[in-house]
Amino acid sequence: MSTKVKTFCRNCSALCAMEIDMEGGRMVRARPDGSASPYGAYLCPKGMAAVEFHNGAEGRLLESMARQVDGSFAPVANDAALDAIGSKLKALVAEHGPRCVAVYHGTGAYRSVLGGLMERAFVAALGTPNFFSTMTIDQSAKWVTMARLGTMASGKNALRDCDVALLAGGNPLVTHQGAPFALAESGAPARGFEAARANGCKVIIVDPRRTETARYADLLIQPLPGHDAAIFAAIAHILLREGTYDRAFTDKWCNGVEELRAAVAPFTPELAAARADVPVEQIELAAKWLGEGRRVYAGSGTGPSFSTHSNTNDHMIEVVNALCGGYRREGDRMRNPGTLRTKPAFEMAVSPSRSFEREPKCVSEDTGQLLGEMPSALMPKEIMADHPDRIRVLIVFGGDPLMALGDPAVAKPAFEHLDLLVSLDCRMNETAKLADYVIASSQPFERHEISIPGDALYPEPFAQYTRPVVEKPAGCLHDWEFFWALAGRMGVPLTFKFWNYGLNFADIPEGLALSATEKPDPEALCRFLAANSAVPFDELLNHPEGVRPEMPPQYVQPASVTSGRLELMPPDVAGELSGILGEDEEKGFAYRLTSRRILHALNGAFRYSYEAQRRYPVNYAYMNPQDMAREGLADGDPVEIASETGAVRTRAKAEGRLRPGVISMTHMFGPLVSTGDPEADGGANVGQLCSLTKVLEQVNFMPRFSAIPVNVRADRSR
Ligand SMILES: Nc1nc2c(c(=O)[nH]1)N[C@H]1C(S)=C(S)[C@@H](COP(=O)(O)OP(=O)(O)OC[C@H]3O[C@@H](n4cnc5c(=O)[nH]c(N)nc54)[C@H](O)[C@@H]3O)O[C@H]1N2
Ligand SMILES: Nc1nc2c(c(=O)[nH]1)N[C@H]1C(S)=C(S)[C@@H](COP(=O)(O)OP(=O)(O)OC[C@H]3O[C@@H](n4cnc5c(=O)[nH]c(N)nc54)[C@H](O)[C@@H]3O)O[C@H]1N2
Ligand code: SF4
Ligand SMILES: [Mo]
Repeated sequence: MSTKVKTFCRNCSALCAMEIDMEGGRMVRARPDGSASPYGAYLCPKGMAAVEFHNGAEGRLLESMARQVDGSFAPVANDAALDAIGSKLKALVAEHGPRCVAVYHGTGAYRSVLGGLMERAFVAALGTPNFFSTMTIDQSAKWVTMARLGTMASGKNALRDCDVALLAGGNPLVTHQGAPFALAESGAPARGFEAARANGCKVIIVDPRRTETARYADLLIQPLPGHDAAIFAAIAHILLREGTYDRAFTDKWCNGVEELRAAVAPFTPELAAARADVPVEQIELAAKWLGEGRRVYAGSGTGPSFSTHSNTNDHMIEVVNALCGGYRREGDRMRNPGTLRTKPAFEMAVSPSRSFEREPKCVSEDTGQLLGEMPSALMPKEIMADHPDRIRVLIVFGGDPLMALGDPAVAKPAFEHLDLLVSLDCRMNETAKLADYVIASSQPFERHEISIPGDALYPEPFAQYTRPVVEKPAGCLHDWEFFWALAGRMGVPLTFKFWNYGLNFADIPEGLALSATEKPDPEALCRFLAANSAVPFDELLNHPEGVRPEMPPQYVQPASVTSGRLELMPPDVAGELSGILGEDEEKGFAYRLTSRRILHALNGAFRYSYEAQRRYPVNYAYMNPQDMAREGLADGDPVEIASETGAVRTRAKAEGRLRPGVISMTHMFGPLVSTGDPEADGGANVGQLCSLTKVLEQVNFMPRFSAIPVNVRADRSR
């Protein structure tokens, strides 16, 4: 018998509403469901393929695995695995204290809502500062900027409200990565851009590649990668030179305009244009539009955050936004004040926290936390440190940190040095292959979920709750069950809370004290999370398509308490800028390798789906056709790409969208260390070209994932 079930996709933060056709208790097809969704009917190819992913196209684990003495894996019952992990953890914590335990939160963990909150409760109750996530090997430059520049509590302007909007190094049409950092609506991104342009918004894109998103650009600047700090310093230079910056805003909320003026004085548009190899007129035009704009947005995706000087890049992009007053202001309408948790917004500056300068700090470097997290790229050093507080246990939740960190020659020996490595995942990924235990987790359609990750991101107020669409296999555990059961075995009492970024877990007043023996009911946990929702939980239950509530319009209010100030040019950033001014071009490498993402996979996940395999038998090295001609390469030729750290083999692919001097490849393909045969490997891990010891940023120790100096040569061995 065929039936239809409404639920939502959890492959990315867009959380698109979907309807699933069921036959004989099995999911057979997913369709977009626009009946209540704030995006209208929309599913991207990963959403359309969600059923294929679910039904096991990808080597799903149906039972947990324990490593044997000979290194092989054998199935293990979850209770036995939890007993063993719990007693080992308990003994290690008793001997070395809670700091010896680290948790890494990967991409697969973000939309496992109950799992993520149970993980936070576990980490808080255990009292370890060693919480890591992909955020600190992704765009932690944005957190560094918040910590050094401060933030406006009212948030940035929404795309549809802007008259000038700039996006540097992001491609939301493919990635669906939008607010709060990048310019886009995460679901149905094209509709957001179309609506903004219909309102008269001018869109500026800064990217070495003419991205799919650049279709909406009124001005496309295609720089060499790694020069955003210089480009945006030059834009700031022009805004200050012309006096077109928003002086009322800077007078009210900013310190350091004169320090900024001095720091960007040498960054003339001509200098930035020469370094980035773009026409100077383009930089002048971008600055002109930004200066003329009344509602401006300047922000970035991963490009600048991955590149050389990432922290300075992101700081200068935010400085340009601040010079344009690119934040919601008193009296502005809040398009989405949140539904499950509605928050009033205030026009108010939050002064820089400089949290990284305080304890708790890492043991291997003099740096502390950003939004409660330690820098992920320091994990290997924190494991290898000759220090009583070194990391001895790592629990990986929905991630593949060995692939994500890069530089396997440094990272792999460190992971092997751990006393205990546990991976909680639906698949046996590259990190899991080194683990002592791999706990088979349930998959999204087997879980209860409430739309917390989308709550503040939807373009309008919206909330959705779903029960499991299908039962989880008997051998799998829900992510939340794992953390709950582990805490129980360790005798660590858990309090379940509605945590969100920016909150200190211990300071959240409301919480559910959980029994160590009586397993919580997941629906009761979701009901608790919806306690202050603008839509009562029972209404969500009755509307599986989601609810778009009628809310009275909310406006940004004046500051309610004494406000802080943004620091436009703190001395450390000024020092970084003058370092950039004086530095020479890295010699000996003809190209710069950039990152890119593909529509049919999400980092390491879905790589083995039918469509991804068909389109990407290897991760191609995309090159400008002129560069290929110069190198004597034809489309599809085997090539070797070499950096200072390593080399990978793949095939070249011509792409006129890419500017000359740049090669573009996707991460997370193939095994951790390539065999040299990219076809047999299913691609090559570009992490082998990255370094965990050279060119790391201060503060967040971000490795360089873009603008990596490389050479290319024809690979005549194949
Ligand atoms: N389909 C799909 N969606 C995804 C993902 C996926 O793997 N697949 N991954 C998810 C994750 S984890 C993330 S973090 C987001 C990322 O989302 P995005 O940031 O939108 O990711 P990319 O598409 O890689 O866009 C980065 C862009 O930066 C450009 N770039 C590279 N270096 C520089 C530079 O130095 N300066 C400038 N100005 N531009 C530069 C690149 O050419 C590229 O177009 O996407 C998420 N969504
Ligand atoms: N060279 C280079 N390195 C990079 C990048 C790059 O562009 N270039 N990108 C960086 C970025 S932005 C990121 S975000 C990281 C990504 O790094 P990670 O997030 O560590 O890597 P993924 O491969 O996305 O791992 C996600 C895992 O989650 C699992 N999973 C999916 N759903 C669930 C679930 O519901 N429960 C559980 N328990 N597991 C689940 C998947 O099977 C998969 O193994 O890589 C970073 N590293
Ligand atoms: S945009 Fe994200 S949530 Fe929407 S269908 Fe695609 S993967 Fe799923
Ligand atoms: Mo990411």
